[in-house]
Amino acid sequence: MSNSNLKNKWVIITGASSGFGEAAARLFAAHGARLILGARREDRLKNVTEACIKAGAPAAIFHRLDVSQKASVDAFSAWVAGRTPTVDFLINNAGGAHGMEPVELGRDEDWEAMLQINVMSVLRMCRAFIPVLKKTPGSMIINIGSIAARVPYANGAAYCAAKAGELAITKALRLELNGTGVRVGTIDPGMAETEFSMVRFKGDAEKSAKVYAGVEPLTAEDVAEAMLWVASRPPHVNIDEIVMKCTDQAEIYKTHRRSN
Ligand code: NDP
Ligand code: 8X3
Repeated sequence: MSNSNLKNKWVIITGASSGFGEAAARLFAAHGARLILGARREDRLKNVTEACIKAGAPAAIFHRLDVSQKASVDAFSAWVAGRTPTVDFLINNAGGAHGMEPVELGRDEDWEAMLQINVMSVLRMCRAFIPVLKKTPGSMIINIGSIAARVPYANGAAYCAAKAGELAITKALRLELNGTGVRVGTIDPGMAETEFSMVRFKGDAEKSAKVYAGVEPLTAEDVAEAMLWVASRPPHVNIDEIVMKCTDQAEIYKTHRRSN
């Protein structure tokens, strides 16, 4: 395929069992990258891994990963170390929202889950893999944030706070890694139709469908294309931040919806 320079690069993608992570795995595979995939649903990961091999990946392997658990991140990184001494890209994509209520009705378990999967996960994965990434100048950490990091919205306080945390971590890492040759950046999408809303609304398909009613949202493939572009820049180019939204979404609260 095209000259993305990803051939044989080792790429870790968290949350590769659906949505952006799955689409990125398939796309990077088609560009000849070697994939290391993590998520909790191993049956899904197995299917994605097989699809990656079919798409042209010289290697694609997976391991169960729960980014909310330190022990699971430690086990994952030890498993990776047994398979490759170097890693070129770490894509911290796993995450999401749990619930959508005003703060006065919020549940601790939802808040804790969101802070774990969107914030602690990025810290833990970076701590585990920065020493490995440092072995390969030009390597990169790509974090998946959200426009929620930039514009807080009602009933999304904990998710917005979590994604603002991810953005702060990305910016701090940019400073910490300066001079090491390790790049770091964030891709912050607006609404995209994946399993995101079904997870947020705990399987309520009606509520989930309403999010996208009358709009043409981003697709997982759109976001995967952005990841590919960021990863394909030459080592002296660091894409710090990308904010991307569907054309219908001018701002979190300003979305054009068609009536039919
Ligand atoms: P999906 O729900 O389709 O995918 C989320 C992925 O994260 C799944 O693969 C899931 O895997 C994984 N995940 C969730 N919790 C954990 C965990 N504890 N440990 C490991 N993996 C986990 O949603 P998206 O693809 O849309 O979301 C991907 C990222 O993009 C998230 O960080 C989300 O916040 C962000 N985002 C999404 C937007 C949207 O509108 N869709 C917009 C902006 C940002 P599994 O359940 O198998 O563990
Ligand atoms: C997901 C997009 O607008 O629901 O991060 O926060 S939004």
